[in-house]
Amino acid sequence: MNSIVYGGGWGGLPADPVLTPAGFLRHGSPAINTASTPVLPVSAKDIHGEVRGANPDLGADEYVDSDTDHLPDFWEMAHLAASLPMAPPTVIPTG
Ligand SMILES: [Ca+2]
Ligand SMILES: [Ca+2]
Repeated sequence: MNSIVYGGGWGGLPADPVLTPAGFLRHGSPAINTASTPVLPVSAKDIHGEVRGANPDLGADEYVDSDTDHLPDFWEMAHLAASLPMAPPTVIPTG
């Protein structure tokens, strides 16, 4: 199984892929970690530049959630990075 198509057409996984409106994998998607291995030649990285693991996901997106809060890393970087507290300024001793 190397694809996921709603309804199972073309030999794809016959399940709702559970995507975001933009077409990326969401927590709980049946596409996560279900690509057959060895898979067809795929990039070692996904559409976001994230490294695919030993059990790659179906499709162009690899679901990566380093802090396991159910929000993918690429989304957190795009939407939350600006609201994160800034690091304290570096103090350089002057003498
Ligand atoms: Ca990704
Ligand atoms: Ca996360």
